Amino acid sequence: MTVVPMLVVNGDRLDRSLYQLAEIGKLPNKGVSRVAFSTEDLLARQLVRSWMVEAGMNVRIDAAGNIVGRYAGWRAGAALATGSHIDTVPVAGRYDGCLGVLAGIEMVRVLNENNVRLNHPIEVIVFTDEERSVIGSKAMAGEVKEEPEYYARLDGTPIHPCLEKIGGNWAKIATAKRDRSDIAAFVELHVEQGGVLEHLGKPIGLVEGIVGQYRFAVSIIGRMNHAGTTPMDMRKDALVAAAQMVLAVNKIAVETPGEQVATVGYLNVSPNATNTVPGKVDLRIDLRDLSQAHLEELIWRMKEEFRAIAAATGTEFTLRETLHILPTLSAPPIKDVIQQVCKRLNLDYACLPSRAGHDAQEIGRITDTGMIFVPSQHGISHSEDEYTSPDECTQGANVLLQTFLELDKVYPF
Ligand code: HGY
Ligand code: MN
Ligand code: MN
Repeated sequence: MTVVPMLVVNGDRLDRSLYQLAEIGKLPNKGVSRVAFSTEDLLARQLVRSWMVEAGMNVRIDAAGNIVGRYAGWRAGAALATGSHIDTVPVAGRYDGCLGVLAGIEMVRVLNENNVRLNHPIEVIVFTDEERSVIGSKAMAGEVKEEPEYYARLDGTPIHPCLEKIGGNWAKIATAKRDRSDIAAFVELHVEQGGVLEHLGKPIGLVEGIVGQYRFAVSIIGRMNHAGTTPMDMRKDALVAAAQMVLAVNKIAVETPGEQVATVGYLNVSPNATNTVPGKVDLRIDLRDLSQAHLEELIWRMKEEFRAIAAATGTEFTLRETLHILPTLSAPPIKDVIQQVCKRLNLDYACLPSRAGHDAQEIGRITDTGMIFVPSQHGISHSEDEYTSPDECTQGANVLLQTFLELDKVYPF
């Protein structure tokens, strides 16, 4: 009986592709900056598309600008899909999102060079703008809001020209929607972006579910005035109000029983002059929890606190939702396969929730999804210090490859 050697990914090639991609948007201190729709994002998309073609995939761009690489199966029909994002936060590492995309391409390279085809077609997807609007996977899930202004950039740039730059088309974005007849299952490989796996000393994370998320843009309006001639009891100081709101958001997250997290990561003071009482402050809030109902309760409390602060400081505020993603649970059949694969590969694993958001949670609204984590050194991410070793990346990619070989048998045609 001929023993077919188990297929394995080429870890060195995967590592080289991670480093080559990180050269685009490279920062002086080894980090990366490749914000969605930037010149760097466009260059990175070109490079990844060329790798998909070299790996034997047909490549198309959908109306949301998602790059969809497709490796034919013996049969046409619903694909087994993987992928993630290559856009980054303004100061990032080289693994967040990129590992999932490049491991997917590496998996197809290995199948192609060994003349192996699954029954199912395989798709590797690069989702558009995961770090801010999540519009790529939201469009594929049919969850894009009708109002384009909801997706306007921080600097006010509308979404239409952004999508056109990457081959998308806002007017036809509804055509990006897919369903279970199109994608039988979706599995995303991602760095954990937290410290649980490192703390437990486990090389693989089996993700049980992904937290829900809300993001808000808040504008606090006071009255710009002279810092010297305006008595303290006659001020409408927008920054004093904003500072109290930042502390209120933190207080609610720290003191409410539960595992929610809340962050104000963006604050812009106007006119931002030493000798002028601030007239306006813009800030942005990020709120997450595994329970939608709990998130709604936290938001209600936050709005109550903001109304009291505005009244006490003589200011006014507007609060606009800029992102909402529902919590998503991983599909049991996918979790079972990942578990079996880890045992077969003799890789220890831990089951855990994802406290970062991912494209997989939007795709989980149209088909079965699951996630595989690999450790983040010191739990760091969204930072130039983000690091996962080549061996850990290779282990994750091998779990992805073997998971796809198994899912091909599990998911019916
Ligand atoms: O913010 C997040 O959780 C993800 O990295 N976009
Ligand atoms: Mn990510
Ligand atoms: Mn991220």
